[in-house]
Parts: sequence; structure tokens; C-alpha cells
Amino acid sequence: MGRTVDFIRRHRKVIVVSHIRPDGDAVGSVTGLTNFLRNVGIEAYPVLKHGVPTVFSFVPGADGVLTELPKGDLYVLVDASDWERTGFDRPDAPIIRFDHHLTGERYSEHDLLDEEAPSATSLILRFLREWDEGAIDLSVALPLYTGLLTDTGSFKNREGTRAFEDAIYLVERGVNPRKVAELIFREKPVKMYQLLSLALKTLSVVEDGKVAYMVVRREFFEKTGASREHSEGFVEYPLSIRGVIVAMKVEWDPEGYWKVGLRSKDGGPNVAAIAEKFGGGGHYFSAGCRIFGEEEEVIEALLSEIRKHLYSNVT
Ligand SMILES: [Mn+2]
Repeated sequence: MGRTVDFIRRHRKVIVVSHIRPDGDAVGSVTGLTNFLRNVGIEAYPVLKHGVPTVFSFVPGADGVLTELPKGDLYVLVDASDWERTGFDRPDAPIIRFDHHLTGERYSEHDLLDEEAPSATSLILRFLREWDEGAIDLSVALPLYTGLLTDTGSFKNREGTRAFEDAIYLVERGVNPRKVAELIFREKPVKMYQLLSLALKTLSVVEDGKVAYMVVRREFFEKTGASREHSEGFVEYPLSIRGVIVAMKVEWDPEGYWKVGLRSKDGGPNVAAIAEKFGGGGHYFSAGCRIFGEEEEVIEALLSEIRKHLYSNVT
């Protein structure tokens, strides 16, 4: 890790960038790492093609996030499997990747990839703790905690102690967990619930109650005026049904594809393997992919892949 620190230090202008349609982990990784780099005297810029979703606007540095990619000497790709996920053309400068998914592209010997990390911000935290603990102030801790909280589904999605150890560390740095939870989970616009009520009408439970899914159609967004960020987390609803071990959310995307979120529970199949069949990826219990086609065809293709994994122990 010391070598990676030296490598970053050799560059004058560092650009930190993550994926389109950013979630809490992408926002937290981009802002937390940028704030730290500035604390240690490095010129750094946070970039997200689609900007910061309103729900995360409280994160320190959120208002400084750029939506265009500046020229830099080094690009740090965080919480993303490959550069294409940023929505930008590939820059003419070195890229290093910090991510908690092992799949995806490798960019340099300085890539930090650790599937054991519950969030990209957790991996970044471990790296920054070795770099300079004194530079981890609240402007770094709060974004990192936001990524940790959201990517673990409020500490529901991971086993073991690591997420809690990181949380203790970050709370000791000044993060107020109650306040953060309030800002993220108790500031929903009513449009979100209007969108949810339409989406819940599509809820289907199939395969003897083992599989549940929900569709978020284009017209639901149009009818309610909700935006795409409001459907974040909807996959929890089919997943929370008793007996269901695989859940999915199939959502219209303005770019013409269906954005698919897949989740698995104890005893369920590896949804990363299912997502990979469609060019996506993720973790055993949480994965996603994008598919072009008609709604019915897309759902049938997904269900048929799920069936294979459900009944034949393929992983
Ligand atoms: Mn993540």
C-alpha cells in the first residue's frame, strides 16, 4: 500500500471518478477520497457523470462534484468494475481502480480490489488509515460511512465483523449514525411512495414462492413525476417476502435497456453468476445487469436463468 501512496503522490492532479447513476457507495467513495487527498495536500477533483442524487447532498464535498471529466495526471476509478461504467471516454492518463468487486477490468499494479470489503468506502478507509490517520476528519469519515451504510443495506447484507469495525472507527471520527440514517431514510419525497405503489402492483411471486419480482415501467415515472433515484432499494420489497430466496427488480432506463437488480437470501443461488450471463456482475447475494428487449421477453430470459441456478446447484 505504501507503494500505491507513493504512486499517487507522484501525480499533480488526481481525478476521482465513479459510475453513472451513483449510489451511496459511489458518492461516498468519490467525495471521501477526494476530501482526504486534499487534506494531505494533493490537488484532487470528484467526478460523477450524473451528479450527486439529492438524498446524498448532505455529504461533505457533494456540492463540488463535477459532471464533466477534467484533464488530470491520474484517474482513480472507485466502486466500478470498468471505466465504461463512468459514462466518459477513456482518458489519456493512467487509471487505478479501487473496488470491492473482483470481476471487471484491471488497470494497474496499484489497483486495490478486495471482495471482503463490505463497500468500496470500506476498502478506501483501510487504505487511508495506513496512509495517514490524522487526515481522516469528518469530511472524510461522513462520506465513507454513507457508502458503508448504504452498500450493506444498513448492515443487513454482510456477515462478520468488518462493517461494524469500520463503522465504530468512523463514528469515533465524529459521524452521528442517527442523523445520517435520518437524512438518508427519513427524507423521502412522497413521489417515491407514489412510484412504489405503482411498482408494487406488478409484484409477482413464482416458482413455488421462491422467486419474486417487480417491474418499474416508464409510465410509472411519467405518472408520478418521480425520478430514477427514487426507485433505489425497491428490490427489498420482493426480497422481503417469506419463502422467497431470489428477488429482482426490472426497471426501465431512458437509454433503452432494462436495469435489473438481483438479490438472493440464505439458501438462494449466486445472483452474480446469473447477472454475468447477461453481461453484468456483482456479489453472491447482490448483483445487477442491463438487458435490451421487450419487458416480457426480458423477464422470461431472467426467470429461465434463475430456474437453472435454482434447481441444478450451478454457481
Ligand atoms: Mn459498492
